[in-house]
Order: sequence, then structure tokens, then C-alpha cells
Amino acid sequence: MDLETFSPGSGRLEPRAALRSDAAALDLNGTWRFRLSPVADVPDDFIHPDYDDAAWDDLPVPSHWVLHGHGAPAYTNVVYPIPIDPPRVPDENPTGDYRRAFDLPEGWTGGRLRFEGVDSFARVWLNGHELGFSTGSRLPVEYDAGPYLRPGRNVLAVRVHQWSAATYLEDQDMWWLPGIFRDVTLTRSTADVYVRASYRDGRGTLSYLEGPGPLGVPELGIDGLEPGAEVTVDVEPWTAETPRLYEAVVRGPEETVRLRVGFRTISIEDGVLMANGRPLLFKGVNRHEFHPERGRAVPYETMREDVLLMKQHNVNAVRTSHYPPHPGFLDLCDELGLWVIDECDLETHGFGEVGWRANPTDDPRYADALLDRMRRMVERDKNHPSVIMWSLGNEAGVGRNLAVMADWARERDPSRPLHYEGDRSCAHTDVYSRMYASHAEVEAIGRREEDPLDDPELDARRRGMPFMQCEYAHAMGNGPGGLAEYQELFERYPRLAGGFIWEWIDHGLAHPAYEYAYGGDFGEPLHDGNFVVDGLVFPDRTPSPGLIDLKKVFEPVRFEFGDGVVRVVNHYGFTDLSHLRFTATVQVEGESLAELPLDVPAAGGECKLPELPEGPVGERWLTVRAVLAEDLPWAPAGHEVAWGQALLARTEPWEHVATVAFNPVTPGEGGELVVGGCAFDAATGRLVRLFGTEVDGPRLDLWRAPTDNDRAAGLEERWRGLGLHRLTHRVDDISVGDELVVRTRVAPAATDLGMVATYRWTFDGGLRLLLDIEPEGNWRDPIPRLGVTMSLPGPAVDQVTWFGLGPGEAYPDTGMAARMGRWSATVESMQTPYVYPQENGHRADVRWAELGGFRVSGEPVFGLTVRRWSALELAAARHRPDLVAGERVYVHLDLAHQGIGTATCGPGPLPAYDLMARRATLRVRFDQP
Ligand code: IPT
Repeated sequence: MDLETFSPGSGRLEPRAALRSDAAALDLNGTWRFRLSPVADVPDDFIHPDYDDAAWDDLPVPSHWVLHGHGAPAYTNVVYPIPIDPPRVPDENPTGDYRRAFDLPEGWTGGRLRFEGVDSFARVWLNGHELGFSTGSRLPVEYDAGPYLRPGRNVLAVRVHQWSAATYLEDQDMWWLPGIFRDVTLTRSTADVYVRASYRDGRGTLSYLEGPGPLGVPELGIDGLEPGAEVTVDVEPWTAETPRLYEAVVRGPEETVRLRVGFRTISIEDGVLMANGRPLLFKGVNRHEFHPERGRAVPYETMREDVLLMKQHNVNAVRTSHYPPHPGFLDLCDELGLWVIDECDLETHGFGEVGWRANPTDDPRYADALLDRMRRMVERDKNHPSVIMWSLGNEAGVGRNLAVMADWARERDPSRPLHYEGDRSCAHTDVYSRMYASHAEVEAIGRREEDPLDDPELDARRRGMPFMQCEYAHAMGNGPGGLAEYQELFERYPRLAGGFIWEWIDHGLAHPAYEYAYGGDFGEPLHDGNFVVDGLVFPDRTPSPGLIDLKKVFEPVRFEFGDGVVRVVNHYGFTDLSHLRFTATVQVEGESLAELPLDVPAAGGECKLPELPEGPVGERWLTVRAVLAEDLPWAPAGHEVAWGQALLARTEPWEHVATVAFNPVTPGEGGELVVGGCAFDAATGRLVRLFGTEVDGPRLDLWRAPTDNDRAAGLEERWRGLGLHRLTHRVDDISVGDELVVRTRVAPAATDLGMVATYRWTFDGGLRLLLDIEPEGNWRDPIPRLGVTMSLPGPAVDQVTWFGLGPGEAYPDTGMAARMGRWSATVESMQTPYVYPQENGHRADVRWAELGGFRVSGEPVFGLTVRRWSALELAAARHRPDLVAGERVYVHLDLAHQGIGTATCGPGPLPAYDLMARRATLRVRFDQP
């Protein structure tokens, strides 16, 4: 067989919609027999029904063979793992032979073999007869099995090659995972149905374009609608917020087909993207299909979990990066409500490495294959109300085959705009889409002040288009930072239709030693490391802080506080607030005093706050929350949708601490200076005992374990270059009087940059530290952090309770989800387990914290991080299991941290979040709890 053919397949039936039919179907998923060969050129005697496969292995279908002990997965982002020489492929071409015997039910005749997805080149035989071959891994294919089916036992044989001419079209940033990874069925369904359901001002028009018989929608009184006919009736519209579906039934001569119809109209008016006549703002994510054990063979329950998690985190849109998903996913989007950009299975990114020479996108020999992919996607998914845009593909450069795809799609489905990011001229699209544009550029585009294209006609056309970021805010590791500022722009300029975060899930594969593996962990000679671990949820779908922040930033309800009032602003696009219940809670020092219901009109608006009770003295915060009033299909009643906080009364710093007579520091035994239960080493001035507990530090510290974003921004290199991870400390002066003053100079070797750090200790029942920091020399680069680190014996700290922002981590440009309150956590649970370990777990704006044997309070606040390993150990770790609790517990008390940004792809932190070396004073006080 010619693997190097440009042809997308042979023997295949015309593509058609994924439908629910009552026609008989045989599920051919399950245990197949399997054999892997390292090369493509293997005898094909296995196709015979009587071939003895006893020596083969079992393999589940759907699955990827590399995740079942045959070969290994490999990860590359842009680069091809094979030489770029289209359409040629290497002789080393992992080839999986599959066999499956099945019994045909009594009386069964005819049928189609349907494969929902095979990665990558599949050749199929039934009872020794060849049915054909196919490419297009994430697209369905059907063969007519009828002529070769026989009563009783049948044997299906499939040969799957990993590499073929089609490989050049599938260079998405993901694991290379071959195999029959989606469902296989023998079905007697042959029907295709095409409906279009539009909406305008309370009326829905159902156009029944194609189908095998009359169509009815009983709920709407529609009956006997013939193909080619159209009807307009009163309906409720479909939106992602109100996913109203109507069940339609098509009665054909051979089968009855059911589909769910949603009425909605997508349009572009004056350069604004609209749904049902109202502006549509994408609060989206890019979703790859991924499961840590199963790769892209994602179980239905997992797809459902994705949709539920998205809905619960205020996400309203998905781009199916970078291929059509399992059809079941789109059913879930219809049902639970998500706007979908359905993307074709096309990416040729690696040609960018060779100046786009021989890019298939511009090679007429590949035209059929590209058109075939577009057709199979559109035909399969054309009836989904959730699908509101077609995307031609991702990162496939420019070329004439884009026109072939676009022209056909416009003709076949004029109702959906076309998307493609890779061609800046937008010659073939209806929306202007970019990825990772900076805030400044997004703003310029919002004002229609972007740099012009060379071609004035194309420029004028593009300037009239809505703008979206198909990818922005790269969620790799700690981050992304800058979300709130993007959202603010999207909401300010009508031209901006929002965007899609890159990306939904970390593609970390479950691994016995590493917990989660990334590129290189399977010995791949060429790989892109942990760039595949860049999601809003961890591989097991635990939300990362990035997703929690995103939920806050995407909130559909906002609260603005005034004197005795709160203004509730509805940010939904299509619904009012009647499905929500509102409450107001008052907390003093994080302890709830009262929770009162709040009456909010369905349209939102200004509400008087209820009489708030008197209570103990302390910092008082008001929290207003919007929760679901009743169960919805995607979350139970009580689920929090939005919240806001306002400070009602502050306390003077340290006012709650009783002042006692000042105690002078006195010389103790063994060269110690003793005060209360605390002691300092007389020679170094270093605190060695804190209320009876041995302690090392606090000492000035500037280092943090670089984040992926720090690395990508070039900061790690500069920080290491400066030596900020290896500071030396020199004591210049110690004076003991009313206070203990220790003057030090802290600096890395090999530079004249340094910081003069002066510690002033006093004791008044509590131990009070005033640390003055003054940079010396010409500090140019942002520094990682500014604060102190101290360590104590591990068992000294277990549970941490703090009053400040929480419960999760927060950095200058992240942590929008952190709210003021009193929080408690074990040291273990204060760690954010990024798959690639890095700085994490910083709690911001902490007023005070209790850590077992002592309490630390700030004047007014400090940042708190507590770990069972040092920042150096954290920086050295490569996988989660590398982090092992040591004998010490490290407590970092910070004045400031460098921003996070999203430089792994996109801009670094906005300038306001750069931490420059500066004169600063840290004030903290330690007390016995
Ligand atoms: C962009 C890709 O479209 C996406 O698949 C992913 O690789 C992402 O980057 C980074 O994780 S392309 C890049 C050149 C901006």
C-alpha cells in the first residue's frame, strides 16, 4: 500500500452527520488482538479470517498502543519527529496490526463499518477483503461492509501505520499517540440529516435542508416537514447560557433518526460578533482531548467532567484545538451550553522550521486531502447548535488550499463564520483572530488602530471584522498572569469578542516514577520538555489556581460597593439574574458574624445593604455572593457563580496586640542574647530560638524557584547570572541596647550589587522586627522576591491558620480569586503541585498567621509561603516526586514578589508588576499564640 499517497483515502462512503438512529448497530469496541511491528513493510497475511493470532497481544479499542506497553509516546510541539520530506516517510514506521472477530446477529444484512478516529493511516479488511484506507486521524470514516459480511463469525483486520503522507497535516502540539483511539461500530444506519435553525426576535426558523423522510418537532407542533421545506415558529433561543434544545424526529424508510435542534443565529454586524442579535463575548478555553492514562481516547464521563468543570468556572466557549473532538463532546456542549469553534484536523507548523518550504497548505497535491478533512468535519458536526464557527485548522501557514477549504465551507454552510488564525490577511476568514497578542496590541485592535496590511483592500476588510484571540494567557505552570487586564479590554471595546485561554488541561501522562511524564520522559530523541504541561487543570483535572482565577475574571455578575449600597451588574449576554440567589456576609477578622439574604432585582441594579450587626472590634469585611438558586444540569443549587468584597472597617496595625513594658535584650548563656523565650546568637545577631523553638533566620532572601514564565521571560537566566540563588551574608555591626540592631550586607559573589539589610529587633511581650533593605549598586533587572526566609524543625509547623487572602495562592498579577478571610491549611495542602515544580503557594496580604508555636503579624501585611523544602530544592526538582519533606520547614515572609505574566507564550508581566530592587521596610512581629 502506498503510504505516501496524497490521497486522503479510498473505498470510503460520503461523509454524513453523526446522528442518533434506531437502526441496528454493533459495538466493536472492546478487546482486539494486536501486534506491533517497527516497520511498515510487514506481510499482510493476518487479514485472512483463519490467520492464527495466538501469539499476539490483547489491546483495548479504543486506545493508543503506546499507552499499553507497545512502543512509547513522544512529545514534540512544533518540530516533526520525522524528516521533512513530504510525502515521504521513514522506513521506521511503527505499524499496528489489529484483529477482531465478531458474530453477526441472526438475520443481519448489510451495514457500514464506522471508525470515529484512527491515528493515523488505516487500512481495513473484512473477512480478507479490502474495504479501503483512510487518513485524517480525528475524523470519522465509513466503509460499506455489506458485500463482505457473512452470517455468523466475521473477522475485521486493520493495519495502522503511524507515519504517512498525511502525517504532515497533523503536526499539532501534543503527544504522538497512534492507534484506533475512538469507537468502532458496525451500523445499519445510512441516513444523513441537515437542519439549520436560526433565531430572531422570539421566532425560530427551521430549515430542513436534507434528510431521508419527514421531520417533526412535536414540542413545536412541527410535523411532516419535508426535506427542502422551512417553517417559522415561536421558540426559545439556544445560547450557551440558555441551552434550550428541541427534539426533532426524522422518519426515513429504513430508520428513525433523532436530533436536538437549537435555534440561534450567529452574525457579524458593524464588526461585532453577535448571537441572536446581541454581542457575543467568548470567555473561552482551548481544549485538547486528554486523559492521563488514556491519551486522546477520552471516556464519555471525562468529556462530561470537562464540560461541567468549564461551566462551573464561568467558561462559556471552547475551541476544539486542534481537531474535531469526539462527537459526544459536542452533544454535551449542545446540552449543557458552550459556544464552540470546531477546528479542522490540520496543522503543518513544523514547516515553519524550514521557511515554510513545501508546506502542504500551499501544495495543490494536498488540496484533496485538506478539502476532505474540512468536508468530514462540517458534515459530521453541521447540526450542532453549539458549533458556531468553523476553523480551517491551526498553524498551517498560508496557501491556496485554504481557499479550497473555505470556498467549499461557505457554500455548504453559509450560516457559520470561518476562522483561521494562521493567515494574518484574513483572506479566507470572517473574523480577525490572533494568538498571544499583548494587552497593548489588543487595545489597538479594539480601537481599530492596528498596523495596516500591505493590501489596502484586505486591510479594509479586516478592519471591519470582529477580533478574537483564539489563544491567549498561556496557562503553563504558575500563571497565567494578566488575565484581568485582558478581560477589561475585551469588555471595553465592542470589536473585541474575547478569547480562548491556552489551554484547558496539562497533558501529563501517568508515569510510575514521575507521577506525570512530559516530553523526554520516554527517551524521545527530539522533544519539547514540559511545554505540553500548560493547562488550567492538572492532568487528573484538579483545577489549578489559574482556573480558579479565571472563574473570578469571567464572572457574569459584578459587585460595586458604595455607602450602604451594592450595585449588582449583570454581565451575562443573554439572561437576567433570576436564577441566582444573593447573600451578604459580614466577617470580623475572618470570623463570620452574620449571613443575610440580599434582594437583587432580576435585572441587577443598586441594592441597599441590610442593617449589619454590631460585633467585636477588628477588621470587618463584607462579602456578597451570587449562588445558583436551584439545581442546574451543570451545578447544584448553592454553587457560587460570583462574589465581591468590601472593607467595612479596618483596625490600626497591631492594635489587637497588647502592649507590655519593653524588655531589653540581655546576654544569656553560651553567647546568646536572650529576651522572653527568644534568643539571638551574639556573634551573628541571628535569631536562634523563637518562643522555645529552635529557628534559623529570618534572613533577607531574594530568590524563588523560577516559574516556567520566569524562565521564558529570560529572568531565570539573568537571576542565576546575578547569583540571586547564592546570596552571601556579612554581619557588619551588632549593637545591643533598647533594641538589638544587626546591620548586614547581603550580596552574591562576583558582582558589586548588594543589599544592606538592617534588622531591628525589639521585644514587648512579642518580638518585633523592622528590616530595612537598601539596594547598593546598579540593579537593572526585576528581582524574584523581596523578603525573608526562616526555617524551623519540621514538626514545629503542621497546620497554618492565617487572616489574609486565600484560600489559594496569589502573586501580583494572579490570585484574583483569593479573598479576604481566615483560612487554615496543612503545610502539605498549601503547596500547589505543579507537574513541573516551581514557585508556588504564596499567600498574599496576610495580616497574621499562626504556625504552631508562634504567630506572626504584619504591619500592615506580608506575603506568606510555607514549605517542607527550600526554594533551592524546589528549583532543582523536575517532577512532583522529587519534592520530599525534609527535616526543616521553611517560612518565607515577603514584602513583594515579581509578577508572573505569561511569557511562556505571550507577554511577560505588565511593567507595573515588575519587582525592581528598591528601598523597603519589612515589619513583622512574632507572638506566642
Ligand atoms: C500555539 C499553538 O497553536 C498551540 O498549539 C500551542 O503550541 C501553543 O502555541 C503553545 O503552547 S503556536 C505558538 C507559535 C504561538
